[in-house]
Amino acid sequence: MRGGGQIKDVLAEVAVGPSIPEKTGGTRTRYRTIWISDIHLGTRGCNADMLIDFLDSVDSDMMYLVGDIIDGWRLRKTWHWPVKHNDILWRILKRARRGTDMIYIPGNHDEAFRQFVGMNFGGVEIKRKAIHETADGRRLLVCHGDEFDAVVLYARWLALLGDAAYIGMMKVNWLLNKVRSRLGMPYWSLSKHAKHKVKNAAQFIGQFEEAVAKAAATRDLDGVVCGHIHTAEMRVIDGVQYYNDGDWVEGCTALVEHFNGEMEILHWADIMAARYAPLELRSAA
Ligand SMILES: [Mn+2]
Repeated sequence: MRGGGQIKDVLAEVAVGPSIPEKTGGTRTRYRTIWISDIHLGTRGCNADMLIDFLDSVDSDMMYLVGDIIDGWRLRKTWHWPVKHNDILWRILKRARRGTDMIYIPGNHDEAFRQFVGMNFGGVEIKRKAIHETADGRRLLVCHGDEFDAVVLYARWLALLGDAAYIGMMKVNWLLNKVRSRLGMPYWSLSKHAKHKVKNAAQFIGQFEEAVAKAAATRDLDGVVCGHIHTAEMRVIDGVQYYNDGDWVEGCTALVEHFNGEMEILHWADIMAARYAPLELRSAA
């Protein structure tokens, strides 16, 4: 943030235009629908560069912002708003103006926007949830997913525990116990504790996915698209199609629908790496 520290200042800056000009020349890959969520603008975790590249490379008839776009929780504590975060909001608003049907479903981190449900801001329609009909006639519930937290037994953060964190903990465990033994304290297994947590994380993700799929089934829908747990996925659970568009903090993924109704998860880090691979090969030769 260049000054101030309020949402209205952000909006004033967005109106000025992007700091990184939008890529024009070249063709954008066009999809019928794009779903993205868990961008967490306003936090250091947000992978703004990759998302800007994504937005400049793709286009669609419809786009869903499936919650946790702006992280209001974190912003209330410390104001972190780099100019690139404006660039993302500008690009989203620009697409809406260009004619993409844009639907924004606030999540739990941007729940402040839920008070605007039913309103339309510059072509961005704010909804609590939506029903999306695919090109091949399937009906999908679109929601953020935090509404299932109460049903799922394990804490959300457990799902974010990655393998790297686990390996780090093993090292800490070794060091911690060296110190503990010097102090004459008994051995305490942090790694065992961590392993238990990681196992719980897998269990948590599974339970979450099942709870969401069940909700779609009881509504007599073909499937569901959500975000929230930062784990991109595409699978069938008891006859219900479960789609999770992932996040732009770690995974950097989007869910897309092709014009024939076929769905796909785009792993943007891999797509960017593939784009630059030939250059690397050339310089190595
Ligand atoms: Mn969330």
